[in-house]
Amino acid sequence: DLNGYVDAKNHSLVIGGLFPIHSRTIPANESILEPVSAKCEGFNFRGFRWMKTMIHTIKEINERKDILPNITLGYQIFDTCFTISKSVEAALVFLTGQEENKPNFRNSTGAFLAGIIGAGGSSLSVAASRILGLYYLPQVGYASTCSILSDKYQFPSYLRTIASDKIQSEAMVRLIQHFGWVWIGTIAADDDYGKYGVKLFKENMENANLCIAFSEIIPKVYSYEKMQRAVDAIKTSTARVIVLYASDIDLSPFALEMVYHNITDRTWIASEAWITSALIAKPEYFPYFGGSIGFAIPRTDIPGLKEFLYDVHPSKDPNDVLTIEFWQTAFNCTWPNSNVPYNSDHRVNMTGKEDRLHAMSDTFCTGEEKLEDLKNTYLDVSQLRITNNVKQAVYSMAYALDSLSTCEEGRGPYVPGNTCAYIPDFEPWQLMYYLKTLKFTTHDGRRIEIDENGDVTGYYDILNWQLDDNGNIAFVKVGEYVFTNSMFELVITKNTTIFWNTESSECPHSVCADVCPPGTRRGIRQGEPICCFDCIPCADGYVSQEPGQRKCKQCGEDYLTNAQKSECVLKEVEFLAYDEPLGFTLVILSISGALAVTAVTVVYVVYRHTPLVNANDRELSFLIQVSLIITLLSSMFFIGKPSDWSCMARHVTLALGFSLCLSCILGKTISLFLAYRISQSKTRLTSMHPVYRKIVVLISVLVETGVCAAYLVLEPPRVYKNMEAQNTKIILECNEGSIEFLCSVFGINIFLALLCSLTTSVARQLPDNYYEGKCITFGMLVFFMVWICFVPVYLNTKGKFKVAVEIFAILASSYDLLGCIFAPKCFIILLRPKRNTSEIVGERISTLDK
Ligand code: TCR
Repeated sequence: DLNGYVDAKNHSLVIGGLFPIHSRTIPANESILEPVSAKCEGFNFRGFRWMKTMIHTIKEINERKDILPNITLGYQIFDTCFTISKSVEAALVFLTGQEENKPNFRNSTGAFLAGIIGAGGSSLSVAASRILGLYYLPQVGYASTCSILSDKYQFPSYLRTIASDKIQSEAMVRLIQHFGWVWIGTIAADDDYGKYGVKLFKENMENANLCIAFSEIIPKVYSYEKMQRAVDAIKTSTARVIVLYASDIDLSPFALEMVYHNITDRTWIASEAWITSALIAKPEYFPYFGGSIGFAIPRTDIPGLKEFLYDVHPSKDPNDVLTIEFWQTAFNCTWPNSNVPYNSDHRVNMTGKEDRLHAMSDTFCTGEEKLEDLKNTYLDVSQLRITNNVKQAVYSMAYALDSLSTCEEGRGPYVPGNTCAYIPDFEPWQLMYYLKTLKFTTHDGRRIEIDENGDVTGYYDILNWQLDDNGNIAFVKVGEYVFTNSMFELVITKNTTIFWNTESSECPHSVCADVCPPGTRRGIRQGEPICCFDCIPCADGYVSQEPGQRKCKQCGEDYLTNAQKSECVLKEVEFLAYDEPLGFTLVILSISGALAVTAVTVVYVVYRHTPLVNANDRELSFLIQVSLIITLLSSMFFIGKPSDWSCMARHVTLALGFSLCLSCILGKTISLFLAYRISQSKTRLTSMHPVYRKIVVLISVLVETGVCAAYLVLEPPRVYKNMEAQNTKIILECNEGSIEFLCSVFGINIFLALLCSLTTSVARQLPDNYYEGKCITFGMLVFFMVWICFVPVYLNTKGKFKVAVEIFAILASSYDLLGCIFAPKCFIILLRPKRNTSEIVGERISTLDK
């Protein structure tokens, strides 16, 4: 009970064919006890076109003089009804002849069978090939893409002119990566095509670290529960992008379901089987499936096919039931005097009710109907893709037969004896030999090379469903998946617009959880795919700068985190700057101090011959003035951003300045001390010679310089970033270098100051008219008080105020010495010049200088 076409008369050699001319079988009535071959329904115009193409190609080959010149090929084609049972039945018929169940390699036509073209769907090819493979009967598929068919252990005689889905599944993942989607649903037809396709796709997704949101199946035979499961998964999932691996025939009930549930706003990634199918690409489906992106094998034109397809009319052969059914279905009429049921269609619709259309149409076909008026897939030669594969499958068979027929005896491939095979009575496996290594160029210039797995290389066009001006669906090519430089490459054509079926018309966003913003990191959710995660804020001191970070990074020592934890910010650096009020004031104070000292020096120079200036060593006074300028100005080293050299400069200049100053004072006070002793004892004590005073100064300064030099060379002070004091700031300060050296440097000064105080406190009683002894004593007292107060205050202040305290102490002690030593004298010199005479300055004092 198989439908089909035979043309075997006058041909010694036929090629078998399996095509899905119907979409399904009608379930058998339970009352039937005897097993019968099922009836088919749902006329499939696309399958009918493929079948016609096979006949057309065989005609073409027969007309050609260059291929198989002396042999005309016949054909025997069966309708598989897109079911496994029918294709198995057909496979058996090919092998046995109609009523026999023992294979004899000769079929019912009596002619020799070279091989078989088909079947369409993978499951059918798999089923047929398991039987045909037993006898090594060559089988060339044109649409079965399932990856397991590459396995030559299971399917030794299966070859195909279409690429395996392995390539398509990889291409889909590349496409998904290209658009940045990570959370994808899959829907597969309940057959080898859908299941293996999705399996490979999932494996590739996993390798690319992308996630599958759900995986559902479209049932082959309508089942409310199964369909609902798939629909619910789509509805509830957040995945906006769904891969749909199914043949168009299996997909159509699912498409109706999408319409019924009004599921829009999804982007479908189409497998090759439905992306260009007229069954799905109907304008009424556009709101649901518009914007689909999918892979299609490149289209071609087949010369002469259009005319051949139009050459179809039921009146030519009253026994040609398929043509009659075609005519009836296409024109919606009943062909008179035929018992071919009109458009028999059995489908359980979504409400679960059967609506079987067995009725004859009221109108009779006249035979005058015009094919030109039909808008029908059968006649549409603008999208020849699988159709071209059918043609190439037939050609493969013909080229293999041609090679077989041109074999030269003794040079043949079969061992032993290098024999040849002969048409028509060769064994099937002998033809397999030629098919396995077949290479040829097609009518449109493409190379077909069948590899050791029986596969060909795949090239895909990437198509996008858009609406054209007439409201029809246009398959717009937006890119390619091509094999260049020994690897596949996904090319999305620049400046093509892709239609997206989303509310915003922008590329959809298919993620489980949004990328974590900067300042947070991805936290895994236990037991969920890696694409689903929570965003956890970074801990203190840690940041994540880029979005989508796995871990937060710790900031460096000098850094703080900002409030969002998205950036490390440099800690504020603190030091006493010139341009802040405090620093500025201190600078003013130190400069005006230095100016005051200079003024004193000017007075001293102008009045250098007066007794008061000359009293008690004029040179030492000048040196004191110089040293006071040094100490006053050394405070400038404490202001501004510390650097290594300013750290070294500050303590050393200060120490040297003070040691010069104090040693000079010491020189003076020793003189006073001696003078006092002379005045007390009335003995003949000689006063100190001025040179000795200078030697005292020289020695102290040299000692101090030596210690300072050692300090600088051995363990100099350096800049130090103090981070402990305050968490949010870095305090730039100078460390001490060596604490021992620092103590000795200033210890010398303290020692000098103590000596000064001692000598002068003894000599303060010395009567003179300008109280030099008393003034110095007072000055030294204040000096000590300043520095004694300094210590606790200094230890208790933090940050930049620490240096400010130090500068205060320096300035205060310098001003103190300036005020106590020079102010009274200047007062007398400038305002009471009368007292600046030898008599009044006093005999004894002046003798000190002798
Ligand atoms: N491979 C599918 C069947 C199929 C198909 C098609 C059916 C493909 N392309 C186009 C109809 C139209 C690809 C299979 O089952 O292997």
